[in-house]
Amino acid sequence: MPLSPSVILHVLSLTALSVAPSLAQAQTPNTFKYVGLSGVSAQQLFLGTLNKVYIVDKTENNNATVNGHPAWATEYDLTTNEFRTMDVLSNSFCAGGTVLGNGTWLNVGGNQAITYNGVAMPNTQQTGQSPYKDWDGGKAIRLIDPCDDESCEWVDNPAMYMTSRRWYPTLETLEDGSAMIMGGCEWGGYVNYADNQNNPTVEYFPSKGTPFTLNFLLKTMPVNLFPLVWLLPSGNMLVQAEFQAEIFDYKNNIEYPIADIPDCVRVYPASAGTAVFPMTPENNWTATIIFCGGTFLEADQWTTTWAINTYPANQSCVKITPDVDLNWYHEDPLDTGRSMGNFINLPDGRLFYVNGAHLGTAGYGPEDWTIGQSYADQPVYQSWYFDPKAAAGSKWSKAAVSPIPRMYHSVASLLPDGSVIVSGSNPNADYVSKELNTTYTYFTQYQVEIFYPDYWGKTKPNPTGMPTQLTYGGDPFDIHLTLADLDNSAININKTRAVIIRTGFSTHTMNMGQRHVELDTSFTTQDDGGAILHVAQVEPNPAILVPGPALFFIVVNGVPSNASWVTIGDGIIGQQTIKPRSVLPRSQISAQLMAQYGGYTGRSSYAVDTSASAKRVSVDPVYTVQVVVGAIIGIISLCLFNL
Ligand SMILES: *[C@@H]1O[C@H](CO)[C@@H](O)[C@H](O)[C@H]1NC(C)=O
Ligand SMILES: *[C@@H]1O[C@H](CO)[C@@H](O)[C@H](O)[C@H]1NC(C)=O
Ligand SMILES: *[C@@H]1O[C@H](CO)[C@@H](O)[C@H](O)[C@H]1NC(C)=O
Ligand SMILES: *[C@@H]1O[C@H](CO)[C@@H](O)[C@H](O)[C@H]1NC(C)=O
Ligand SMILES: *[C@@H]1O[C@H](CO)[C@@H](O)[C@H](O)[C@H]1NC(C)=O
Ligand SMILES: *[C@@H]1O[C@H](CO)[C@@H](O)[C@H](O)[C@H]1NC(C)=O
Ligand SMILES: *[C@@H]1O[C@H](CO)[C@@H](O)[C@H](O)[C@H]1NC(C)=O
Ligand SMILES: [Cu+2]
Repeated sequence: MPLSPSVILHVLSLTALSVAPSLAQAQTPNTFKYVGLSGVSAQQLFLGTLNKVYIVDKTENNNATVNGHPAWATEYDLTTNEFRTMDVLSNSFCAGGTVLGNGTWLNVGGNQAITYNGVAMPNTQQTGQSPYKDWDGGKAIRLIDPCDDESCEWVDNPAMYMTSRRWYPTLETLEDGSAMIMGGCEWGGYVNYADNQNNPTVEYFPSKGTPFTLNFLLKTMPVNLFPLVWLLPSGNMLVQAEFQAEIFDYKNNIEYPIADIPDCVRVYPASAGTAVFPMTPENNWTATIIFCGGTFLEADQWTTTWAINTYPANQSCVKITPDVDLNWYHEDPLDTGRSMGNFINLPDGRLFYVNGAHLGTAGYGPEDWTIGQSYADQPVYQSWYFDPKAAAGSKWSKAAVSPIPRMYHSVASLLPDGSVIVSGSNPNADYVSKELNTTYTYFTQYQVEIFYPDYWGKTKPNPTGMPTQLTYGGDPFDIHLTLADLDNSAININKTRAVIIRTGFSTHTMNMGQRHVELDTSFTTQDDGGAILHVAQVEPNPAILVPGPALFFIVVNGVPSNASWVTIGDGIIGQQTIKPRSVLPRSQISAQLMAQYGGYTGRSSYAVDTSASAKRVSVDPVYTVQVVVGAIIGIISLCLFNL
């Protein structure tokens, strides 16, 4: 049930927040603002509707209750900033998630039932006998259809569960809107300590048969929990864990090893920030993936007990564009080493980088060297923008400083108004507050903050004609913009972008499934200074942008509109309807605007084009060659492996 404002104030006074003064703050560009309480610790978070954010925690002693036990899930309302507790049956500790092509969200895996202080219940007691009344979540598949009327609940039904246990699995939605579920471990730990703990398999939801083994997950022990996985426009996947990486042709179950990732371990618990750069008409919708920060440790150092929270995280950033070039390239490094810094795609094409720590890694434990229980120390409060289009050496610029430490089990997500919600941090086995234990440094953080990027306060475009569904190929559609929408400068139509963002499922420094895809556009200017933006449908390739719900923004000169909610594809799981690529009308500039801008003839590419495809950038066709090389290496290593 939602907390009343007086309860919220009471909780605030109890937790003696240093952020209390910011309650009075307006929505200032380039600042964080405290807005409310999440009710449970935001270990996992996703945007489910234009107004509702869903938060899932592990089973723990949250004060908020539901059906007579502590709650470990809530729905957070972006208008009222209040939460509604939700019942989850099983322990969703370090679960993964994604959204399916039909709009249903998944939350998958977890650990056995626990009692106070995270102590495991005996395996036999898996049916709610703990004081927390939680069930075993190791095989759980939990589903929700998000709603705006507070009627929806999680469905956590053992009849729908997986056949094997997965703590820390990664999910990726596929071209048909089903989900791949990869990796994890049986009973948990900081890393995958032993082969008999490892779950080196892949399966699907809805199920496509028995799980199959991915050799990569055997080779990357022990640092292969929450493997980093992206579906690429080629239909293959990039998979990264430990120092290794591969291209995975999941349709034919062939693995092609590629060069090790430089500098340090990026996967959990080193927890680099990772994201796909915007996929745009200019780059022919190729996917470049960036990795920033992480921790350099050799395989045996992860399994030894030592004061890891005194060890500096790495500054290195690297990127790869696997469909066209299998080499790793350095990007501008971080200003300081950081573990657990989370990347969020902004509608203007930049990435926002937030949360994390200078020292140590994800994880917590009972060792005598921990800070409280934290394996990380020295939280990094400074957030940054990263601009992939800026010149080398100037891609990073400072954003804002948050007063709240956000380390292990913190999250972030883009919101429909172009701001970013940030919450979580709980490097503890059970709920810890200042009141419960004054000797702690890093408490369970319930505070929800919103970060307002530097485009805040500028007049938002308010486009009309926003669609609710986009198809793969097919007829383009028109969006109408007034002169005011173009910031009172008609020529801004040539700096107007149509941007789709899948905000993803945020947990453990990943936003699983997050993508920024720009649609092709042309325009017709009007004599009143407004314009019609002609927008192509999604490229006729669901591997560029998978089916399901997403946000659709019109961005004028770097300032995003409020997003509308769109369904990409048919709104179902299964083969999607694919039509021929949209053919845009040629851009038309009114005589008035031509005169005003001295013969300007539109974005140069459009002026000469008769078809949208003529202006694709050319890409080096090295992929074929390199994959053949990779295949040979792959075959050799498969042979070796089988020996
Ligand atoms: C716990 O929740 C109750 C309402 O269910 C509220 O009255 C109380 O103030 C809360 N305490 C804390 C510490 O949040
Ligand atoms: C989406 O598909 C899944 C798997 O078949 C199903 O459980 C779920 O109910 C479907 N959701 C909707 C909204 O139809
Ligand atoms: C990051 O890793 C590289 C390569 O291992 C190393 O040279 C560098 O010193 C590391 N930086 C930090 C801050 O640890
Ligand atoms: C506070 O935490 C410390 C460290 O885990 C523990 O030794 C102590 O017993 C705790 N105190 C209370 C009051 O829970
Ligand atoms: C954008 O959405 C916010 C609510 O989130 C609303 O207050 C504002 O008026 C909207 N702006 C436009 C231009 O639609
Ligand atoms: C937009 O039009 C102006 C005025 O002619 C021109 O200077 C500018 O280069 C154009 N920008 C783009 C991105 O085409
Ligand atoms: C753009 O990428 C597609 C594959 O997604 C490829 O078929 C096409 O040739 C590329 N276009 C150019 C101009 O490179
Ligand atoms: Cu975790």
